[in-house]
Amino acid sequence: MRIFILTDLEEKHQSGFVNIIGRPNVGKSTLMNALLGEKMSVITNKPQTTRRRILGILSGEQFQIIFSDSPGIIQEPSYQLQKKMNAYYRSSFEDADILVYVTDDQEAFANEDQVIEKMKKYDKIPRYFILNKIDKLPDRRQNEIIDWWTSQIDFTEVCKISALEKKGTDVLLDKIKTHLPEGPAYFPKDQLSDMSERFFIGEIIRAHILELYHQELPYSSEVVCTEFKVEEKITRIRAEIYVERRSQKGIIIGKGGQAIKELGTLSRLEIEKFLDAKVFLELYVKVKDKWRQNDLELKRFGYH
Ligand SMILES: Nc1nc2c(ncn2[C@@H]2O[C@H](COP(=O)(O)OP(=O)(O)OP(=O)(O)O)[C@@H](O)[C@H]2O)c(=O)[nH]1
Ligand SMILES: [Mg+2]
Repeated sequence: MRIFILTDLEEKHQSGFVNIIGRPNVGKSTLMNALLGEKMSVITNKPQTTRRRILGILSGEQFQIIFSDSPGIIQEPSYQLQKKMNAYYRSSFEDADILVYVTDDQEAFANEDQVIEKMKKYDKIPRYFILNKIDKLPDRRQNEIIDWWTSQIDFTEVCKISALEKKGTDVLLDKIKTHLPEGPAYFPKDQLSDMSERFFIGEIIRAHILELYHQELPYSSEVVCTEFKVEEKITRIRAEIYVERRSQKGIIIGKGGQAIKELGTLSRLEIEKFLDAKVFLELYVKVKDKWRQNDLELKRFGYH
């Protein structure tokens, strides 16, 4: 009898989707990376950095947590790409075992009706409220934000964290484990994401475009890694940067190729860290007229 109970306990395995949602720039990707202990989703100080759903998988002997990072909610999408981004956000509700709503101090309490309505519909699953960036928020303001949100929705858990400084993230992870449903692993235990190395290489370059260039240009750019060849001493990578207009191509390249050289160097250094290998990186810039408006082009870029 005793042996039977022990065997039974040993076999208990938990797994589930923990879907992180919230407005742009609140720190969703920073939080997912902190929970995973890996630099996976790209982070910049600009809103709308994440454009798709990216799964980050954390496995232990008795559990598998599949975190889902998603684009921030765009209140008034103005082109097709933004509509796709909002569709990724909406799909995050549908397969969640735990919903994690993240916010910071930005535009708090304004135009939140839609998300509140949607969250209320998902009252059968655990819903977490996460106030992020507490490292720069005075206590009084923290309480004000939490009081307002908890008066709107009956959250299962309320956490104050700093994803950047990894404060409160271990406690959050422990709470998640208590709400994880019983079930088998969805992915092999050594798999870290549903996305390929090529995808993350494209993302690293795109994040540097977001940081180095200004105004609309980063938002009009997409990066595709078209070649990835591991050789004995070096990994050869070719990536194509797509922009919407010829003038934007000129800006990406810069005077005498200065700008693209800087982009190439910064990207290569980060890709070398990511792959733990020496890299030879070639960048090409191409123009694809109004690709953000074009369903077929978006599909080709993998926005499904
Ligand atoms: N001070 C502070 N800054 C943070 C914290 N977490 C994230 N940030 C910063 O907030 C900015 C946005 O972080 P992201 O993780 O890219 O935010 P996101 O919600 O994924 O943004 P989108 O992908 O654009 O929707 C970056 O500059 C981060 O460094 C935090 O706990 N404290
Ligand atoms: Mg993000």
